[in-house]
Amino acid sequence: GQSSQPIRCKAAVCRAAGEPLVIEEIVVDPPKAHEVRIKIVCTSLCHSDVTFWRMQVGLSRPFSLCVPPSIDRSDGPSRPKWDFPAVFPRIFGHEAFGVVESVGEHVEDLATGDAVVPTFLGQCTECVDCGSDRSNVCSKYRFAVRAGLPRDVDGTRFHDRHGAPLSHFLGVSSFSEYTVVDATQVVRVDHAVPPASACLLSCGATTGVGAAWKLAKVEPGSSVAIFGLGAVGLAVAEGARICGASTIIGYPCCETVLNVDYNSDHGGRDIQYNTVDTVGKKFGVTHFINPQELGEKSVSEAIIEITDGGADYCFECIGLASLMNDAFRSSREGWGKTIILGVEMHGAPLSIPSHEILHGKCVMGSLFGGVKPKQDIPILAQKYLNRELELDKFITHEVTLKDINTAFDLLLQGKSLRCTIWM
Ligand code: CXF
Ligand code: ZN
Repeated sequence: GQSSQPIRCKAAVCRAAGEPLVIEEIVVDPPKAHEVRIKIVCTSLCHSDVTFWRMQVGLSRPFSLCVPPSIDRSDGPSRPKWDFPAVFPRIFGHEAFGVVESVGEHVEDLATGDAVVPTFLGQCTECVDCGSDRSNVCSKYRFAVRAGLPRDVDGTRFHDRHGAPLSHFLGVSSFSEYTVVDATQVVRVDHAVPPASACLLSCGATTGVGAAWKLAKVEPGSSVAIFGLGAVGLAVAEGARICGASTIIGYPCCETVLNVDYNSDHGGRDIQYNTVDTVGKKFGVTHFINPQELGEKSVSEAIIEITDGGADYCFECIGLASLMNDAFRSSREGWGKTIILGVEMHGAPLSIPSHEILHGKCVMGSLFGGVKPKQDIPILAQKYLNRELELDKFITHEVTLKDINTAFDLLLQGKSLRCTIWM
């Protein structure tokens, strides 16, 4: 039902860039029209939280995704200067599962008690893009990294105990016992899906699985190469496995993602998947490329050798222009597709040899793996319930909200894939 009362609760507040989060008592306003207030059951840390947690005003970041308050990029060619707003203090978190506590006016598809996952991407279901199978980016409420909500871009529903506003993050802000999210960014899921598993469908796992399933449309028997084996990269492997790929090559090329060891007798590390053997068996990766053992060979040469000509599908899951290039070079002439999922961390452009495009290769990218949240997440939830899609193997750790900084440490040290944070 509708509610008009603010709620006092606990949240992990980020007071300044790069600082540990602080557990504070905050006030969460009731949902306004078209909004939903959610009682968060659990949340998890995605690398994008870390990216924007680190972000300091004036330093080089993926600025092109950020929109200063009140200024819409769709205004035309005379774009505003990237005068990045001070977005601290802020409540991070965007991968979560919860239960609807109350709904604002005009919310028709959600009700109190619904089990839901919030998503950073909205689906209004009415615009041209939402009505087309060719797009998953709602054009009515365009995605941008901003301080407020899609219909109230400067607004916030959070205040600290002194009444000072706390910014939203990706319209979700799930590191709080309660949050307010636009109804276009809330997806109902089957109550049968356990909270920690449903939570994974909210961002990382869906992005990777979706990229293989919806965007690349990987066919049985095909070859897939994955650049970067964090949660998104391994979710691509999971999607490729479900689609029946027969060769899945993993290139764990970045120290900020899961530390895998090539020496399988290495022990004593505080993680479950510390060897290529365990990762291979758990996630269906059939070949690994050890960056340390490449010698004179490039990663692309190694992949071309394994696949006898180049992989059918190459996925970039880190956000580095040079790696996007490696992925492109590793794809097969004639039909190779390179799929970009990483957000380029220096804002660098991608340059590719144009004549190779003439030879039939293509590059594509997407937000959220091409998944339409309200349409496709319930399908993934059903695949999970049918035991077709495996999600639980992505959960390597769990903590309670008071220990949320441990989740940051684990991710930064490459020790975790997903750490469930219980409210
Ligand atoms: C990202 C995608 C690009 C902008 C920030 C959020 N997705 C999820 O983590
Ligand atoms: Zn995310």
